[in-house]
Amino acid sequence: LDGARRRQLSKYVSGALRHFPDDAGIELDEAGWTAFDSLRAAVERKYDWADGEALAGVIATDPKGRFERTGVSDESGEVAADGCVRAAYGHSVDVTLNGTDDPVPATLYHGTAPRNVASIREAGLQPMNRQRVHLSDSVAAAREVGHRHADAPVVFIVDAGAMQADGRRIVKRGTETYTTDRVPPQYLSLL
Ligand code: HQG
Repeated sequence: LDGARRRQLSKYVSGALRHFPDDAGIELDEAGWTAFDSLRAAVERKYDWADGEALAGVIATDPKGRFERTGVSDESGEVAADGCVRAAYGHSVDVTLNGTDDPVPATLYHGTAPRNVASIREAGLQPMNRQRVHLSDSVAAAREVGHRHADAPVVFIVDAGAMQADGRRIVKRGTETYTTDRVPPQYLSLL
């Protein structure tokens, strides 16, 4: 699979697992899981060049850990019949993902467009169209996230340590993404 097709497949699978499972013809359980085989059928319907191997590759090698998969045996790579896949974060559809035990850094970051700053200072970070607010573990990663919204993004520093001390749950999902319900303004400062 060339890079362009990998990206295309990754985007479609992200969309299907996060936002439009019905349109893709897959069914998510309450924790966001769907059968690998039904997702494979969905991508085969969508792209005549896509198959299970391409899908498995995209899932296994995603640099941000966007996807989680069960039922893959480590040794042979053979897939159990009940193998399932889900998006690790980013959902707009209502799912409840389990927490992880991964430690949470005392400081996290959120990149956004300058036009959102006043409203964020006023109302804090809200999930907007998603189920959770998404935070980054580095300024560089936050800038990249913000770049999706503006050419010259701004970065908020999030006092994750204080949030947790106040009983606000923050969970690591994927390799560099942390999610939380919302971030009130007192935990935010501009970089
Ligand atoms: C903004 C990508 C005004 C918020 C990324 C953001 C992430 C407010 C936008 C994941 C606001 C929502 C999610 C308020 C929040 N007033 N604007 N009170 N509160 N906003 O795309 O965090 O590559 O839903 O700042 O890496 O940009 O797809 O959220 O600009 O992890 O895997 O509302 O998506 O991951 O935008 O990105 P989004 P996000 P993937």
